[in-house]
Amino acid sequence: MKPGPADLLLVIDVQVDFLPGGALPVPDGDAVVRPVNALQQRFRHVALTQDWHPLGHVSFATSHPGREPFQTVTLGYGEQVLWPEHCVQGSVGAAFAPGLETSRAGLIVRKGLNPRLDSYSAFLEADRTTRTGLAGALHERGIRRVVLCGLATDFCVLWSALDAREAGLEVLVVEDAVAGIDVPSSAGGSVAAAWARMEALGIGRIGMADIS
Ligand code: VGL
Ligand code: ZN
Repeated sequence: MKPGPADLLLVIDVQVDFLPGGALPVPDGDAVVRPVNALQQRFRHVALTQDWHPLGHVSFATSHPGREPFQTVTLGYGEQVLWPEHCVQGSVGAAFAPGLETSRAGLIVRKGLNPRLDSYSAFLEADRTTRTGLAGALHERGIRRVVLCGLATDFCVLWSALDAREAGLEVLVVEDAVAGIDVPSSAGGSVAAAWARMEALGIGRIGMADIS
C-alpha cells in the first residue's frame, strides 16, 4: 500500500510501562519503536494513543484484595483481566517510550481514564458503549483506512483494530511493528488468537515492506 490523504497511522500505547523493565512489560516491546518511527514518516495523518489510568483503577490487581495480576474477575461490564499497576496518569511509566517520534502526530488519544472502566480499544471502552471520540475525529478528517502498530498485539492493538473495523474503516495491522503480551493462561496463546480473530473479520496483516 501507498499511504494517501485518507489513510491514518494509529500508534497504540508505545509507553514506558509496556517496555522491558516497565510495570507491564511486553516482550520485545522496545523493538517496535524503530519501525513505528519509520512508518510515521510515510503518513500524512498520525494519531498516538496513551493508556492513562487514575490511581486505584479497576483493572489493577491491587484494587481487588486477594487477587493477583493476570487473574480474571467478572465486573458489571464483563470479564476483566487484572494487571499490575501501569500507566498511571502523569507518571514516568505512562510517558511515551524514549526515542518514540511524537512531533508528527495530529491527535493524541488517552484512554482508560474512568476509574471503574477499562479501555483496551482506542475507540470504545470495555462497557462497549462509551466512545472515546476517535471515530468521529477520524470521520471529520476524511480518514477511511487506518494502519495500526504498537502495543500490545493481543490487547490494545486487537481491540482497536476490531472497533476500527466496526466503525466502517478499512484496517491493516503491521506485523513487524507490533508486539504482544501473550497471556500464559489463554490456551494456544493470546497473540495467535488475536491474529485469527482479526483475520476472520477482514483485517489485513501486512509487513513494513508492503508500505511504500
Ligand atoms: C494494555 C493491558 C492493560 C495494552 C493496556 O496497551 O495492550 N494491555 N492495559
Ligand atoms: Zn491499561
